[in-house]
Amino acid sequence: MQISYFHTSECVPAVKAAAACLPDAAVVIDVLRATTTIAWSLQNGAEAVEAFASLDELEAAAAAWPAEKRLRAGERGGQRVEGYDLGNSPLAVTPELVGGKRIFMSTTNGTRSLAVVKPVPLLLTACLPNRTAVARRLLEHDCKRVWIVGSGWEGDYSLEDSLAAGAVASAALEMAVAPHIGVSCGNDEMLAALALWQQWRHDPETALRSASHGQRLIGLGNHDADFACCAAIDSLQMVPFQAEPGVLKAS
Ligand code: 3SL
Repeated sequence: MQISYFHTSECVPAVKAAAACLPDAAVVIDVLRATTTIAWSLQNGAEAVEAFASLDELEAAAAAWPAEKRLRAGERGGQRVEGYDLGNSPLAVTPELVGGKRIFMSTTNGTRSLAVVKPVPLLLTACLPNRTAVARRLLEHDCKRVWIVGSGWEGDYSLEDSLAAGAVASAALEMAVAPHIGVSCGNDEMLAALALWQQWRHDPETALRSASHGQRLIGLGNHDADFACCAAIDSLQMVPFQAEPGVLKAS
């Protein structure tokens, strides 16, 4: 299994133009906080999370869904979109609130990354809480080529997504012990992410707080519980997967 890492959606090779070159699997990461919130929403009983790059698309799809079975989650600039049921905190998606509901979600960067790899046959989302579960799933599927796609911030690199990319790849390397399974890095970005994980693996929360988006969230108010939740390595076994285009379900 060869794993490549792309820092943001903008770095991903044009998948529509190169359908024949698609990888077997893509793993989208937005540690702070979209993919952590997606994982916890599904863990807590949401029927699905449907992701949209734009709020207009979200509004149109949500309007066609029964009102009592939907929640709208919108985040821009780290804050909840006015009038929406939810922002983007993994702590807000409690079982009482999300159980049985479809969450229509759009965030600044994370849902844009999901949109660019929609055509990939196996699409998973990862965060630090489920990084080993995701790596195990990739190995179980015997994937040959995997793209990990970070979300960054408005086209720029983000420390926390690279950290988690390294965390997923490191778990895959540790589990690939049988002689017929080989895990290798497909680009320099993946090698660098592994090095980053080595640096911070014993204290990921400090990395998240030090990152520019961590600093942005701190500037917006107290996000201590969000940081702790987003940094809780291997606290979830659940792996969100794309069940139909744009729709993530629990597995
Ligand atoms: O960029 C994103 O998609 C969000 O996850 C950002 S935030 O953590 O909700 O501020």
